Amino acid sequence: MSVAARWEKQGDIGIITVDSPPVNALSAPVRQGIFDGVKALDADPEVKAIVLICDGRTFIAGADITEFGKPPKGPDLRSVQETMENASKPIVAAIHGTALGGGLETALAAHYRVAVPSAKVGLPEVKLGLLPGAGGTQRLPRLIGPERALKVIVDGNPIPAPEAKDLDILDAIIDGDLKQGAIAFAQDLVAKGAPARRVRDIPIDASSLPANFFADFRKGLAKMRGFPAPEKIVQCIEAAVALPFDEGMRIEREGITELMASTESKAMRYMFFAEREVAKIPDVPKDIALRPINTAAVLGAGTMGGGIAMNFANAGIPVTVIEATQEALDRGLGIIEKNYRNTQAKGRLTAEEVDKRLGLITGSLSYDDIAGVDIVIEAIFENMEVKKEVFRKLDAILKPGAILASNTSYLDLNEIADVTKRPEDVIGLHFFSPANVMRLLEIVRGAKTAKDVLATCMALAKTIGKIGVVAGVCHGFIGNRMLSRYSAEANKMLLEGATPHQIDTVLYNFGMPMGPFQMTDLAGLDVGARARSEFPDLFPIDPAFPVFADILVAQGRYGQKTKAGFYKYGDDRKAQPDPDVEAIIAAESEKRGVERRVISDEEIIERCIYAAINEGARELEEGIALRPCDIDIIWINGYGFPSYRGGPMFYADTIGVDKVHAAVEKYRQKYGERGWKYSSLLEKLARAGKGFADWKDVV
Ligand code: 3H9
Repeated sequence: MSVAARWEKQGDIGIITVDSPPVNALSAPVRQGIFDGVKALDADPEVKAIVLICDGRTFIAGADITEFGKPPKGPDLRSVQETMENASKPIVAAIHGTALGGGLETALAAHYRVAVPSAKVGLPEVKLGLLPGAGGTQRLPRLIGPERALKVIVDGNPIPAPEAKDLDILDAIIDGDLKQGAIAFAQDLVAKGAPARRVRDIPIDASSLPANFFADFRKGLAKMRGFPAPEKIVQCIEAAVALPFDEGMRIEREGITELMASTESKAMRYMFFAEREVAKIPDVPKDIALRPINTAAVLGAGTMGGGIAMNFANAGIPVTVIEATQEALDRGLGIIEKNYRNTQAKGRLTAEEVDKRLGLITGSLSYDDIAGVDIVIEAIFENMEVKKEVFRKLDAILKPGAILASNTSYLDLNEIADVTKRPEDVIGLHFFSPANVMRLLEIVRGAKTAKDVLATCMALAKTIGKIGVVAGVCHGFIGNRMLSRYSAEANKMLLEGATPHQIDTVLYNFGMPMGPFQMTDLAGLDVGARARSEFPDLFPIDPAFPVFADILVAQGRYGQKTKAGFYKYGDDRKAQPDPDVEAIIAAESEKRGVERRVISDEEIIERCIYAAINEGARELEEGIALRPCDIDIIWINGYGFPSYRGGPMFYADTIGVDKVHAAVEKYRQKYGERGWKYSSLLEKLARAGKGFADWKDVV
């Protein structure tokens, strides 16, 4: 028997049990175990049917992603599946937890599938930039029809068992003990003389497909720019409809081989592990006792405070929202209610669910009402003196052990913590707007933040559906510090010859959801202008370059809200390049004696993206970011960096850190150390011919 699977008999039913923690992924020993188990039980004359089941928390969660790109060992998955499918006795896959990817594909090679009600099944390969490569694209359309199969595979989302039963992916739901239920199901098959039903032999009725089905589906894929997997999936389903099973399998194999080698899939697989890596904080023990978070309070009912409060209510945690005036409180609570009702109108929440969530949010004008809560998140405007005052007040009233969090996006958290008598309980929780939607939570660790406070906030992030990433204290933390460099270079290039539309187009084509100027128009030019004028120390300006946003604000151009910013806007809110803005920019160049020149697309990428990478390298050197993957997760989830490029640091590795370094040096020579600060890490990596994946080798 294999170390990862065992088999036994209960009466005339053979049982193969996979046991390979944590998620029973299809590693070589698991494949070998299933292969040997099926062969042995199929050859045993006493056995009439076979159950395939898993120990631990889940059915097989997929191929073993850690094996990808390594030389294959043991029987490949397809041979295991052929052995299963060709067995003379019916095989029943018994599913609990999540049967995903190769796991579901293995279940599809069984002859029947049963699951507990809480189980989920799915083919999430598309989220790794892949397609189901173990027959999923050929068997699923045969089992549930090509239309439904295409949607399931391109979505990649897990499907709850009851829905999967309705879709005909499952044959039965087992209430109660899965093993006993699956054995009873198998015995019933034997009693009925049911055949080993091979999914590969189920015919597909192509005539039932709507006309132009595939062409119409492809139109919907246009928005998934940069991702090659969905188109390849469509090709495989077309093959399933038009060609014999083995031909379809050949096309599927070609598709997955090509995708497996693509940079996009490598980036997305890297992201899968990066998301798990960021949860690990090297000096915080995994089993550290967490502080209970059963109640929360948010200071400020503005856009940010309201969004933060919704996160708690969504997770079932009662939250009190504090405001200074009844009017502000009513306005804030009103917006929260409106947001929930909009979601209800879209059918994503029922009226009861909305009422329940609203019932968890209480408004108050008095700090006395929050003295007993487990965590307070301050979300008032960015002003150090005001924040200090608020933290002194919180320190005076909150119960011992409560966590005091600030949502500051730039300010020195240590300075805030030090006004309290409990700096160990103070932490930064930097949410991204809209806070109820954006998945990122930058968790700022102060010099004195206690380890259990940090661990509690990491766990809290998960509870409220966020991905928490730890950052050290510096101006702008990990994400905004890099963004400052990215935006500053975009602004400078305007003076030198580029237009907002040109820069935005290049960065959009690179994969950003929108360029920096459209982004500024959306956020409001006045917001940044006000911050710069009120807090010049926080937002230092390079005197050699004008801040174009401020010039436009002076002319009443605040962005989308005034239908004029870096672009002009019609009623459709579509950004249109504005000759007036181009004239303002050109006049400024002339005033400053700057001869405008043609700026290449390459220069735009280098000056914006490489500037951010250089700053990221400096953050690693300074310990502000723990690992390159922390930066990548932040930029993908907080700033829309394209996931198929794997985040800025992964992207740097794909083009070569030596090339990035050479470009950064070129710009430092030209523009000086003020913008292009030296990173010794970048230089060391470039000299050693290494990438950020190996950054530990050079520090
Ligand atoms: C595929 O199947 C291709 C096929 O078509 C065939 C091609 C020929 N492999 O997420 P967790 C690790 S592609 C290796 O924290 P949860 C994970 O890294 C695959 N390792 O737990 C972590 O390790 P660590 C299609 C894996 O309970 C530990 O297990 N399948 C794999 O929150 C626990 O994971 C998928 O895409 C794997 N496949 O969630 C499913 N999966 O503790 C991917 C997990 O060292 N997996 N690990 O950090 C998941 O979605 C979630 O892990 C799952 C459990 C929902 C299963």
